[in-house]
Amino acid sequence: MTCRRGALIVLEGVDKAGKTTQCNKLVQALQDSGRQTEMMKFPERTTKIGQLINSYLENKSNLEDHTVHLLFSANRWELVPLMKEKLEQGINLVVDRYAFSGVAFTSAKPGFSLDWCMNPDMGLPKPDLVLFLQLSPSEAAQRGQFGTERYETTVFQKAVQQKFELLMKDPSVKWQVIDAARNIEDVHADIKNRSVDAIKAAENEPIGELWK
Ligand code: NYM
Repeated sequence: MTCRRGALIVLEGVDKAGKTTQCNKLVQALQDSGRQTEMMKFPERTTKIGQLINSYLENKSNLEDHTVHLLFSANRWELVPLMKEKLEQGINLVVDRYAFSGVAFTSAKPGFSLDWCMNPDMGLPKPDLVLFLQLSPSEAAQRGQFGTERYETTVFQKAVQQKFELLMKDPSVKWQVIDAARNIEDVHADIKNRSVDAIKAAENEPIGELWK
């Protein structure tokens, strides 16, 4: 019998939507139901490239805008061999942010087209499901103050949200919108059901290439 591949499931959304909480809960639930599953997150701050990104996000260094965009993309590409290896071994990957954050955040800066921003990530392993955790700026504000990292302002987050909405119009990506304003358990149950369906659908499909 050939080994069924794992599914690549991405959670996206603006800051404070609950992505990290929901990724952790999804990984746990899939593992509890006997499915091999691991979590990844981007940026992955532990690599050399990730450390440059981390210092930029923490406002400890400045990087030119195109340069940092390419570093975020390089940070995904450097993990592609590992991702493919795991998927081929039948391990599901639940990923906290991916190329969509990359494009939404950079294209929210003046002078960046969506096309330019998408280019470096073309050909990455294509997610079998992208769950967009939808939360309005006013609901996000009720969840407390933003942190102190770069990009964590209401004005910038609104621009990012608009860019995500443009990206979600692309039918080549399997987007599903999740109402993240509900309580944690309801959001989790919804995400889990959709993920289980995606895992079954991906089992016998080859891994696709994003935006190609
Ligand atoms: N971010 C994240 C980007 O600007 N480009 C990217 O490609 C990715 C993956 O980094 N504000 C931004 C979005 C977030 C920040 O935050 C990472 P966190 O809390 O580690 O997800």
